[in-house]
Amino acid sequence: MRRSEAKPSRAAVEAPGSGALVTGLAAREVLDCRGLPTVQVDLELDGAITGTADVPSGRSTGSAEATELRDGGERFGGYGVLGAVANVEGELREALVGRRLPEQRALDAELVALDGTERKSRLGANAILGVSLAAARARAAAAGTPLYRHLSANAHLLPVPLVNLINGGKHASNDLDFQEFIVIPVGAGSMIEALQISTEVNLALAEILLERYGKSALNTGDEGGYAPAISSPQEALGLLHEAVSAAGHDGRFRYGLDCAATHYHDPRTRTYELAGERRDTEAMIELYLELIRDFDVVTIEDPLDEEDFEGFAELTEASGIQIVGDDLFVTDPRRLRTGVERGAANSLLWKVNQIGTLSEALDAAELAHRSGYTVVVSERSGETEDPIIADLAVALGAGQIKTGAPVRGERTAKYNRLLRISEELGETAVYPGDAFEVAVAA
Ligand code: 2PG
Ligand code: MG
Repeated sequence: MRRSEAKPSRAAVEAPGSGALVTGLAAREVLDCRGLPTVQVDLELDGAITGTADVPSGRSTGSAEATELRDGGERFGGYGVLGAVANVEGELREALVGRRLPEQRALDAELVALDGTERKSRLGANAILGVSLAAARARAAAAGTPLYRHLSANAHLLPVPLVNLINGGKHASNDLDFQEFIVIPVGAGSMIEALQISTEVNLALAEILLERYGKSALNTGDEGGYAPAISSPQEALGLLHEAVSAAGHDGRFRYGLDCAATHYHDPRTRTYELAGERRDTEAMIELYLELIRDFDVVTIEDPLDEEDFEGFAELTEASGIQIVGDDLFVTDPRRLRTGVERGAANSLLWKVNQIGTLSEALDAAELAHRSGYTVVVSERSGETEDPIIADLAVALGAGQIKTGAPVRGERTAKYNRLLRISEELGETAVYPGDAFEVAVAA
């Protein structure tokens, strides 16, 4: 369904009894893990229950993402979000306070219509998403259910974590062009075991790095993974294999990459500058096929430029592994539909703030699953300690989550929330392990 078709009628929005009364809407600047401001929203129902949500922020962003409103000027180096905060406390408060809270879909459609622009550039996707997520939280709290259960009566599938242990690209100050080198604990039997063995590998990796490259190799990148001064992707993948072996977990891990290739693609020559060498699309595809063969790589995100649907299709066909579209799809059902039509990728990286409302992101996930694409729920590199994506991953039954290294509060908040959810689910919880590439049929 196109976004314009999703608009509710005024009557549907105002339907009596459709929700509790919105009695407050507030927003403020809080700091994300890079120390930059982001939007936090409180939505209050019936003067009693408050849903709060923080909006994350990317650094290696896709050009088709919804607009994050930043103030510019001198304050916070231009990164202030007082404009977005003012939009929540002004226009959006005006529109919502004193009314019954519409159902999520009606609310989100109304927010989109109020903004009125293609990419939410008037009110800011950061203002809109804050309200959308805070409303979901408030509604779940009013119903007395955890968010994952509120969104899905059948939620039971825990996500296998794609654990990013070596950082490069825009997330680190080293010469690795690929952004994320990932280990996947498919051989664990539970969430806690997945985190245990991933941490053991991370500890072993630290020892190897220290011994081989010295202390500075233990500096970390934006997502908490090590950022050694190396440039070869083969060397980085080799280090992950060595660490898995040294930790005694041979055979229990598989491997993944987020290449974030848009960010070193030169659109004029249609080439990529990788580890000091220039490669065209065919040479990149050759390289990926080699890495898949030599390093047990089972998932590759953004292997090519964000507009190269054709190249994505070619690699998807040739590789037979999970090819994930992040900058390619930007969680936008419209771009995903183009991808499905062209056979580009077979997996959607799912980030709510790329599109800017929960409902539109849910539409993208639904389209992915219906099209036989997998869904990888993902954090942004700029996160707060808000763990909402843990609930969303379980609600979607995505089977996969990417939320950085198992260190630093903004990352462990998500892992720790998954541990609590797994405890709450008890016997009904399923950790999919090797079957992590779940594509839920409609
Ligand atoms: C990515 C993300 C998260 P950023 O590219 O997948 O890992 O990075 O949030 O900087 O876009
Ligand atoms: Mg990415």
